This record gives sequence, structure tokens and C-alpha cells, in this order.
Amino acid sequence: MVTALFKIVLMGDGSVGKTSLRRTYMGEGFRAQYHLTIGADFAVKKMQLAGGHDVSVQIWDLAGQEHFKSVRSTFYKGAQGALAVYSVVERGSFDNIQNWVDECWSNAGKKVPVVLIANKTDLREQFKDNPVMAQTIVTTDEGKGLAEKIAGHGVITSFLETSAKTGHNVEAAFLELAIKILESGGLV
Ligand code: G3D
Ligand code: MG
Repeated sequence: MVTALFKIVLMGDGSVGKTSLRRTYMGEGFRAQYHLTIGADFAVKKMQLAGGHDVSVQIWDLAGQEHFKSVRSTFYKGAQGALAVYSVVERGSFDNIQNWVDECWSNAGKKVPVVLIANKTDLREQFKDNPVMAQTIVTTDEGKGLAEKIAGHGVITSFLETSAKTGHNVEAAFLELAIKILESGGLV
């Protein structure tokens, strides 16, 4: 039985859905409005894991500061795990994931577990029918391949496809990261 407080960070390009994932997970429901705020906010949520582990996660979110590299080093400090988020309909956000992961690892001071999140899967269907848009869709296999590449650095890595809009896999994503952090600490 473990009682712990974990700091986790949500990272990824602007507008991939980080804040929406957090809001959906926190139970505030999906918000269609994008609020450009300053600084990083955080929220705490308790979760109960199998084996009686009681874990509180402090979820840090960049809150519109994604492009300001100068503010990000303190953001990562002390993080024990990261959700690396891209949008399946914005290929550039997928291409940038390795940069986010590298930056996190160097600032967190260690190679913390990463759960790779392919968000906005609900938009895949409607993009499929448009020949131009279809080319930008990131496939499940590409996501899995990237997760394997990250895991190749000797780090615990998982891959999940989510929709902050429908709620698909959102809770599972945060749970998965908490489990991986526990595993990395050798506690379970
Ligand atoms: P960010 O925090 O990574 O910058 P946000 O991203 O959570 O602010 O989301 C950016 C936009 O994408 C928002 O739309 C939000 O509603 C939308 N979005 C986030 N996740 C999903 C998803 O899974 N599916 C769909 N369809 N949209 C999503 P607006 O229009 O408000 O900018
Ligand atoms: Mg945000």
C-alpha cells in the first residue's frame, strides 16, 4: 500500500488538446472554448490504483505558454511522469513529440515514464473523406511506432488513443501514467 503525490506534466504543441484532456479528466466536462491564459496551471486529483495504492496526481498544464521555451524548464522540475500529447489530425504535433520528450527528460533530470497520447481521434472519421485532410492524419501504427522509439531509450512508455471530446480513454491515460510511475519506482 502506497500513498503518494506525483507531479505529472501535460506537454505537446499548442491546441493538441492538453487542457481539454485535463478538464475532461477532472470532471468539468469538455469545453469548446480555448482560453489563452498565461503561465502553467495545475490541478490535483486523487486516484485509487489496484493493490490499494492511494495516489494524488498534480497535473501541470502549460496554459498557452507552449512556444516560450524560457518558461518551460521550471515547469518540468520534479516531474515524475509526462503525458506527451499530439493531435491525430495535426501531423506537425506528432513530428514534434520527440523534442518535447527530450526537453522534459533533460529538465526533469531523469528519463521519467511517458504515456504517448494520440488525441482528437473523433476527428479522424470526418477527415478521412477529404483527400487533402486525409494526408495529415496520423495512423495508429505510426503512433505505436513512435512509442516504441521512445521506449528504445530505455524508458517505460505506453501509447493510448484518446478523445477529450467524447471522453474516450481519457481516464485510462492518466491511470496508465500513474501505474507506470509506480512501476518505475519499483513499488508494485
Ligand atoms: P491545448 O491545451 O493543448 O492548447 P486545448 O489544447 O485543450 O485548448 O484544445 C484546443 C482545441 O481543440 C479546442 O478547440 C478544443 O475544444 C479542441 N479539442 C481538444 N481535444 C479535442 C478532441 O479530442 N476532439 C475534438 N474534436 N476537439 C478537441 P477550440 O475550437 O475551442 O479552439
Ligand atoms: Mg492549454
